[in-house]
Amino acid sequence: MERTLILLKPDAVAGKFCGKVIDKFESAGFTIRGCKMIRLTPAILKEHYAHVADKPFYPEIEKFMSSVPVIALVLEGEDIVVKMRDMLGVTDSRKAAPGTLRATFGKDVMINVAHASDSLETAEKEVARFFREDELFAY
Ligand code: FUP
Repeated sequence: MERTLILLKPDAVAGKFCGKVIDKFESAGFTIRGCKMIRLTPAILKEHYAHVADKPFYPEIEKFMSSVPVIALVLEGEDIVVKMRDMLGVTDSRKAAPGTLRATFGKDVMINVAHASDSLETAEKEVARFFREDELFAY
C-alpha cells in the first residue's frame, strides 16, 4: 500500500467542490488516513514548491495558495501515487484529459483543483511536511 499527500487548493475550497473531489477519491477505493484544514504560510509554500521557487510565476502561486485555507489529506491505496496523478490529469487544466478532475473542475495551470505527490519518495517527504505521526490514523 502507498500513501500520497493531497492539498485541495483554494479554488476547490472557495468553490465548494471539495466534497465532489473527495467523493471521487473514496469511489476509487482510496482510504483517508489524515485530514486537516491549513492556511499555508510563505515558509511552507517555499519548501513545498522549492522546485519552482525561482520561477517568475512563483509569487502568483504563493499569493493563490495562501489566499484561502487548503484541505490537506493523506490517502492510501494500491499504486495511489500514479493513480492519483492520472485521476487529476496534467498540471494545466486546459490540457487535462476529459474526465480527469482538472478537466472537470480546474481552470488553468495554477488554478487546478489539487496538488498530489509526484513520486513515492516525494509523497513520504510531503506527508511528513504536513502531518505528525499522531495525526495519521489506522483503522
Ligand atoms: P504539479 O506537480 O501538477 O503540481 O505541477 P508542478 O510541480 O509542475 O507545478 C507546481 C505548481 O506551479 C503548480 F501549482 C502549478 C504551478 N505552475 C504555474 O503556476 N505555472 C506554470 O507555468 C507551471 C506551474
